[in-house]
Amino acid sequence: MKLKLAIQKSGRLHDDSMKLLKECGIDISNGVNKLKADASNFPLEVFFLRDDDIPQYVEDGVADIGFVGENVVFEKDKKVVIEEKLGFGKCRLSIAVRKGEEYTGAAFLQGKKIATSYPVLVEKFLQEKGVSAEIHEISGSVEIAPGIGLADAICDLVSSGSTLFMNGLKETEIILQSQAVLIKDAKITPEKQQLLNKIIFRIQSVKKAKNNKYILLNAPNNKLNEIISLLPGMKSPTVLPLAEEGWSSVHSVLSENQFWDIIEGLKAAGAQGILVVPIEKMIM
Ligand code: PRT
Ligand code: ZN
Repeated sequence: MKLKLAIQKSGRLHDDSMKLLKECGIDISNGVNKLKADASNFPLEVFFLRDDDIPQYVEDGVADIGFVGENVVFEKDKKVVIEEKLGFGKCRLSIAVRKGEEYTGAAFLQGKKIATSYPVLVEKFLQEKGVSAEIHEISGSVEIAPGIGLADAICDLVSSGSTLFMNGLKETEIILQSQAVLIKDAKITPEKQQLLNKIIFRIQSVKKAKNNKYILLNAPNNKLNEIISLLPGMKSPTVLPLAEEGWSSVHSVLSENQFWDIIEGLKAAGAQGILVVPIEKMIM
């Protein structure tokens, strides 16, 4: 028995999806030109599909699981379960209007034309705000719609914001924050769920490792207590004597979001020779 995974064939999510599998120790043998490929060291078969089709394939059980953007999952609204956030493909689905326009909130959109590839999510947003507007569904190049007089506003994915900027638009309201997620068939069998649990365990270990750094530093023994008090660590820091009398080497793990604050504190407390190294996997 094999678990069947659907990932994007080509596009923004493809490379990160393949990279994540690799980081999970799963080797996919063949090229992208095929429709599907087998893992050589895990009971996994990978299907390469258009991202928009992935929720449907998973709902139908043609694939058991998929890697796809939350924006697509919520827009397609299929019977699938979001099992894990994957930490890549981050973007937001936003309303944007012409730069010169004064946007006073969702009421601005009353009676206007909105161009989007996300009619379901836009309709839901308008309903929540009690606004009625005309939704113009287009499948690509949404950002040019206001410039050619097709719409007064758009709703599209934004990451850096440069596409909006280059088209004379400004982002006025975020309707969804999105990233790639692992979805599964709601009717997945217990046997396949067991295989999936193994993959999820590996993904979580990879994600934790990315959010943490291994830190090594030298500390004068008379400052050791102060330095140790600054370090969280998995249990407590490792402290080893240095060859030089009166000094110790301290090893610990720091999470990315506290990183710079703690480093500054460590330096101020007298730590020297601070080394920071990436962690490949973190098994808790
Ligand atoms: O062929 P297929 O249907 O599989 O691919 P696609 O063309 O529909 O999708 P693709 O590859 O463009 O995007 C796949 C997924 O990547 C999306 O569903 C999102 O989950 C995620 N993602 C993350 C993005 C972006 N960031 C993004 N910036 N998808 C699209 N964009 C586009 C956006 O539509 C706009 O045109 O990039 C432009 C804006 O980018 P900035 O950086 O200029 O703001
Ligand atoms: Zn698509």
